[in-house]
Amino acid sequence: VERVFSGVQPTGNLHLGNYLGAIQRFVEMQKSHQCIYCVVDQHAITLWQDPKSLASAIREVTAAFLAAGIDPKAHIVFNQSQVAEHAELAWVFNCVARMGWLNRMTQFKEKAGKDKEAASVGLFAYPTLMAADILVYRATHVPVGEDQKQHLELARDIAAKFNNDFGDSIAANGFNGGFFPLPEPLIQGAATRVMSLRDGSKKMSKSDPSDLSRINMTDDADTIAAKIRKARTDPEPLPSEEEGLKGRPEADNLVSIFAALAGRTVAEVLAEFGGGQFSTFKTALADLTVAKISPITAEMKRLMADPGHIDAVLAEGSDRARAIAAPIMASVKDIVGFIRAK
Ligand code: AQP
Repeated sequence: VERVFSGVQPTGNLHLGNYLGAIQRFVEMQKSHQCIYCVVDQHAITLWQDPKSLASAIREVTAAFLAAGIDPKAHIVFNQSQVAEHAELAWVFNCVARMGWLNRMTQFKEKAGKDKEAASVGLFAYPTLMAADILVYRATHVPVGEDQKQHLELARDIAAKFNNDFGDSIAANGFNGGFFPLPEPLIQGAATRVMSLRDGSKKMSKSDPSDLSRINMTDDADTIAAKIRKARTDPEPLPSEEEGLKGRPEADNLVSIFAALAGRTVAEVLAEFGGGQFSTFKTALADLTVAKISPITAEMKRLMADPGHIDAVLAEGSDRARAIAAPIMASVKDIVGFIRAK
């Protein structure tokens, strides 16, 4: 079976980039695949999180999943720390992956900052846990934003090395053609890399200190409109052809956001707004963003008012996730040569 897995970190400030690059895609994938969507709280603590804020951020991401249209009955929605098999498989993968592979990860370099010695071991090992998240379900497809491409390639390398290192044991345990699939990244659509509204060379990010750089999923209509009005642009009018967006990252970003929200191509958006002033386009973009995001924000608020319900959704999802992960982890133990109670 084709199985989809993806996750979002509960680190606060869930934004339009997370929605367009990930959550909106998660919703679409439900039509064609069995989907497992995870609030990756163990990833979140690779950077220190205030315990009270963490719990509320976990509920907020869950609420965003549900409000955006993910069906937790037909698919699975849960938080990572409730399914111990993720961390268990990550340990095995820590022993399969090579230091040199992890040393090449650009996200570690960015997030660790200048003082690499002071970064947590968890931040360095982040990609092996991510590989475990996906492969503990033997998932085949992973919808993510462009920034996660390198981690996905590493997950494929880990799966291939495990299949190779334990080839004989995998066959002896009755699995033909390798144990883990090589998971495929699904990086598609107009907004796989949404950029900061203040700086077209930086991605829109939860951790950007400037709130004006991003549209938060919890922003109200006035705030959204104000942020788009203030978004950085250049003095030229919008081009009529895609070619004309080259070298104009801020214009490119706003047009891509419009296209992704409208379900149209960049060319179609430029056919309508090309040649016109930014102010006209920005008004249309603000209206569209509010129309798409505000109903989700309102539903998130409604769901957040009942944390007991959200916690119950996560508990039930975790039980169903564990039911898939446990037998896969048991086979991994057999393959590696561990003894387990049968
Ligand atoms: N700017 C973005 N454009 C498109 N997709 C994005 N994603 C993140 N930023 C953008 C995608 O959202 C999913 C969840 O991401 P995450 O929670 O793992 O956070 P992240 O990738 O570390 O990026 P954030 O949200 O901006 O957080 P910080 O500030 O901590 O780096 C992923 O599929 C990701 O690709």
